Amino acid sequence: MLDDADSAITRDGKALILAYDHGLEHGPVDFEPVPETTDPGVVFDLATHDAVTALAVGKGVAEAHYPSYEDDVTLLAKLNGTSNLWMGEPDSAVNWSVDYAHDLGADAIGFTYYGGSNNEVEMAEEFRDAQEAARHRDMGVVMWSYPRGQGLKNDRDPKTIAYATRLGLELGADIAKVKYPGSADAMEWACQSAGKCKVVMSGGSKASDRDFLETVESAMRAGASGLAVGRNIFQRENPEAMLDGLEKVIFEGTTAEEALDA
Ligand code: FBP
Repeated sequence: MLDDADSAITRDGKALILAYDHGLEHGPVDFEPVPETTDPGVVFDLATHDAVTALAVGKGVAEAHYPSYEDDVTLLAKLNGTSNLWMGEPDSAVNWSVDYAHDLGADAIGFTYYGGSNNEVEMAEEFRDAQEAARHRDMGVVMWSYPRGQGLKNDRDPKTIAYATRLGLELGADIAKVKYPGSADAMEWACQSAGKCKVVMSGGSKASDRDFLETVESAMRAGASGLAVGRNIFQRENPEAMLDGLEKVIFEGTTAEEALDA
């Protein structure tokens, strides 16, 4: 497991992962609200904010941009990903190896795992290989734990999210990133189910400043260790202000109200 004291992707045991793999997962449509964010350099600049503990990107974006930011940004290599054009049962192609990511300077890997998909067995085997390779290189392991597939009706049901965090623990992730299950009680159950595996909340589609900060506050009070967020940062006109607010709520333990008033 990651040691809080010397983890490259946490600060005081907490994480704020800026996710920018949307160009692959959703397509450029996610950049339309703030068209400048089509340029990965704009998001790398955001990742130099003190609040950001790691930036999660895919291979091509990392190759093209990380060398210019290696002193200022902690790289989390999002190893697998599949486009929205894929219409099959949920699956995610492994697009780069742990060794390649390590050589590029990554401190951690990110891996999407679709528990419940008909492809779960193959994905678990791919995760095993990546997780063990990361351990050999002292890299952190973050699981995007997203149960989905034909048999799953509600991917935010409290039972499903508690199962998702538990899968992170069982399969050897340091951090499980899950969707917010809708209430503090459900989030608390999810965090307890994860044992020593930390839980971070996934950002989701853009919400108002107040709603978003209140949900993050609720997740933190329920035992979460932070946030992994994309659209709720890079789709804002003033993303730095939201990062300032998140720094307060996640690392300083303030309320959303206090963060909004600052
Ligand atoms: P957001 O904060 O924008 O929701 O990003 C989190 C994330 O997991 C991204 O890393 C990923 O691209 C996207 O959500 C996948 O979302 P989904 O599979 O639910 O469409």
